[in-house]
Amino acid sequence: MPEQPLPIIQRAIAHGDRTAVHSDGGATTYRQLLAASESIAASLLGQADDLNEARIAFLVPPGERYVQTQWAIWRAGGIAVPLSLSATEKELEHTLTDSRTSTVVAAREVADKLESLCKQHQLRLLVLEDLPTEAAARLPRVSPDRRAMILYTSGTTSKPKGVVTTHACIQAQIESLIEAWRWRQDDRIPLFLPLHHIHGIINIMSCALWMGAELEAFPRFCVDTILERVADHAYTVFMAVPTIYVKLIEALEPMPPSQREPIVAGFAAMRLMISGSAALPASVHEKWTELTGPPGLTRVACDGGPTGPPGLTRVACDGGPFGQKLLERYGMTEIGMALSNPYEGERRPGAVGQPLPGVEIRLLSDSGEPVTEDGVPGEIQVRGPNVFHEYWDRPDATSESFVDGWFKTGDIAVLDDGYYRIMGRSSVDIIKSGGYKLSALEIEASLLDHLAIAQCAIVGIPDDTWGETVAAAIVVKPGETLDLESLRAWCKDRISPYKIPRRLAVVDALPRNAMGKVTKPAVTQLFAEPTSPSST
Ligand code: MCA
Ligand code: AMP
Repeated sequence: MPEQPLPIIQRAIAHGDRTAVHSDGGATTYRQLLAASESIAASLLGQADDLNEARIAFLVPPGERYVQTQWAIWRAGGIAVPLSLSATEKELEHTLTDSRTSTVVAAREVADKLESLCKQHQLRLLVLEDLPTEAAARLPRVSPDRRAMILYTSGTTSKPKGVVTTHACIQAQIESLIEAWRWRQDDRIPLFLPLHHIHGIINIMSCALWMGAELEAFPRFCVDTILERVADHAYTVFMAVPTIYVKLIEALEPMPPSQREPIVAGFAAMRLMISGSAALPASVHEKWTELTGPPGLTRVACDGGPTGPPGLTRVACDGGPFGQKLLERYGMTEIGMALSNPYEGERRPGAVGQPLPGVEIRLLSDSGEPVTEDGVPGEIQVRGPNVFHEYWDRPDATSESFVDGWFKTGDIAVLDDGYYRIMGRSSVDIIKSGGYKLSALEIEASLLDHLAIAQCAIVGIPDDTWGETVAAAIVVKPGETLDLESLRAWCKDRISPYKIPRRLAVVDALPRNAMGKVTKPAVTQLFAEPTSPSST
């Protein structure tokens, strides 16, 4: 049966000669993305009619080549498994073997990272730039209920789990955000977040492409480059993690007004700025509004809504500073986005708003009762077409994560006058650093391979820039010593840079309870003392 294009492809066909992606490689139109993805799909298919959900992993930097590869995998009927550019070989090996990937596609400049792994595991390695560019494919019909993507997420197990979404699920996640955040075809958005997590893949890249908007892709986040483009009024929408807003504030504050004002004007002119992936401190929310207010204006719009085009002054009601009110939202790899402050209406600092279109939310108390009263904590549970299909190859973990059809997020929230507020997580073993979710258990398991380490406990320590920073309490083996610098150097080949401990306490014994279990709050306390252990 001939290709019945998936909705995202159908939409791209309709967007035709509009520009889709700007990157180092210049501008690429939707038509060009489609043509390239078709030839890559032809290479992936070879003699086959349909990849039938074969896992195709890909290591491609952000930009048009990433989109072409992802679409090619989908159009050929495969499951896309994006790999992290900052992953170590050991981490890549876990993703490739756990997903039982058959073929890996790599951009030429990063292909060497995968060569020996592919040889060792007998995987087909395709270098993107070596594939024929003109090949036409007879593409299969891919129904929306087929699996589309596996994203690896760290959690309460020592190894990351694969979160499987179907095409229908991805579509539901995109459409909900298009509606809630009023995506427009003339939107322009920068893309500097990594493309192995949904913040970058769904919220930014896929929403923009769904709408026919323009993406500007960067290999990584660089404050100076972004500020320069903002001063050029290059964007209408901006999405980032709280750490990035902290870094932007640190860059803007010391600038002389003549340098800062054009940048602030660029931010003030955007129709929407969003923060998510970790808690946005209310102080950062407020600082951002103050800093992005045009000089001389000290009033804020009553509805806290979009700032409007440059030159439009909205009348204030609360006497606060006029500037961008960040829209904070809450999500998770397993569910996409679930809660969001409103596009129009009050964007409340410290709160994550209300359920997004199509998403059902309930809070469940410790005793399993639905919470309806303000101020009473409960676990956020989620239901809707946005929720993932399964954990790859882990039926038990999948069924344990649902109750009566509701997905259990493990995040604790309260309702506060119509707005949800996140209060924390039920697991002490999950750390959020710079928007990345890290598993203390995974880092502990890696450190235990160190010949000098007898025991270790990993915790997240509150940090103004990173949200939380990774700290290690370690008991060394008799006669051994360990310092932070050598520990970090040892970790470099084993775990991604953002998982490497930044603080170290070498202790005689780990704090344990009567049952002998390490008490993580007491470990955290070790780092709170004034004679604080070493840090970077
Ligand atoms: C970089 N480093 C980090 C982190 N990122 N350390 C701890 N935590 C991090 N997140 C290390 C670097 O390796 C480097 O180490 C040092 O910090 C300074 O690097 P710098 O260049 O200043 O930082 P950066 O490379 O610019 O990275 C900062 C970042 C990045 C841009 C904020 O962490 C990032 O892209 N975070 C976003 C991740 C994300 O997309 N999360 C969404 C997941 P050294 O000095 O040793 O070399 S999806 C999700 O959470 C849900 C669904 C949701 O709701 O969105
Ligand atoms: P991940 O699985 O990497 O997608 O991370 C999802 C987790 O990030 C959630 O379970 C929350 O703990 C956290 N998170 C996302 N957005 C927010 C937010 N706005 N405030 C607090 N925590 C958040």
